[in-house]
Amino acid sequence: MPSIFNAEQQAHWQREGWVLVRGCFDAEETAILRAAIEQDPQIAGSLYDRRDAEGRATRMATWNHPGDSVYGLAARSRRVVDTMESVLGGEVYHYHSKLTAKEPLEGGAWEWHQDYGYWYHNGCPRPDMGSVMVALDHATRENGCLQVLSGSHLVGRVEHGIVPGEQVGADPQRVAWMLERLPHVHVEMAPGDALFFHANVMHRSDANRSPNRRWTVLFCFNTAANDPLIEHHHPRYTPLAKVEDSAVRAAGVRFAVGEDANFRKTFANPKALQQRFAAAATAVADAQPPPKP
Ligand SMILES: O=C(O)CCC(=O)C(=O)O
Repeated sequence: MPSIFNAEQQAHWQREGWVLVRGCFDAEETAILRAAIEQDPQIAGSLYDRRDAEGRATRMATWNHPGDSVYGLAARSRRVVDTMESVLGGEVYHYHSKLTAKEPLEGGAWEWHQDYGYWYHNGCPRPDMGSVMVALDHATRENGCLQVLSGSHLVGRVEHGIVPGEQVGADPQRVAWMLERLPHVHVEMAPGDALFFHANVMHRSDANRSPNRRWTVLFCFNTAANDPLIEHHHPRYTPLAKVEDSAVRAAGVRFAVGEDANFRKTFANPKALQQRFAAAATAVADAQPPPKP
């Protein structure tokens, strides 16, 4: 099956680094996905909190392999995978998926970052990676929808460092410069909408200060040709078995089975990243200056 993007959407991806597909999952499929993610005991058992600078938490679950749960089938569905392969230029594999759940009046903010700001430190040589965020609830300005700097994928990777809270964020000076030049878009989504975005798109989200829940699930992909050079907490190249789009409805509310999904409680762990940043800085400081010509 070809990409679900039309010519205009493909051009938008090239130029802006992201595409919002309205109704990518229809109402019945979205209800199935929402019920499975709300009720799956493995998700409930692996939830953890990720805090922002004010101590507000986003509840998260992260899993490395899609498996046969219905949300794994959604990640493996042709509409998602064929489209990712088309825009990333070759075979992709499932790098991980995550639930980001912002509870009413509680859910925390995410600082400006590029996903490749983290994934670079996982040994992925190129930014040929991307994610699909599927809204399980309405995502609005009030409850903390995703915000993107449109076209920022063309800027390249920006340095990231530890920011207050339990997060890693992009160099604030670079972000300030990018805010002067690039459109700042609040991507409001209805349930079932899917936002496809490149790993170098600068993005953030506000805290949920509304009485409305904002849950989203993100499926993240790496290209097979970009197999990470180091072992880390997400998988190296693992072939992905695509399924037909009809698999989601056919499965119904199906949970993860056994250890297949490999749920994790460590995600872009700032402490580990901090050590890597420190090691990199030491290596630069210790490097001998090049001989004078
Ligand atoms: O869920 C959100 O609002 C942000 C998630 C995000 O930026 C990420 O997972 O990289």
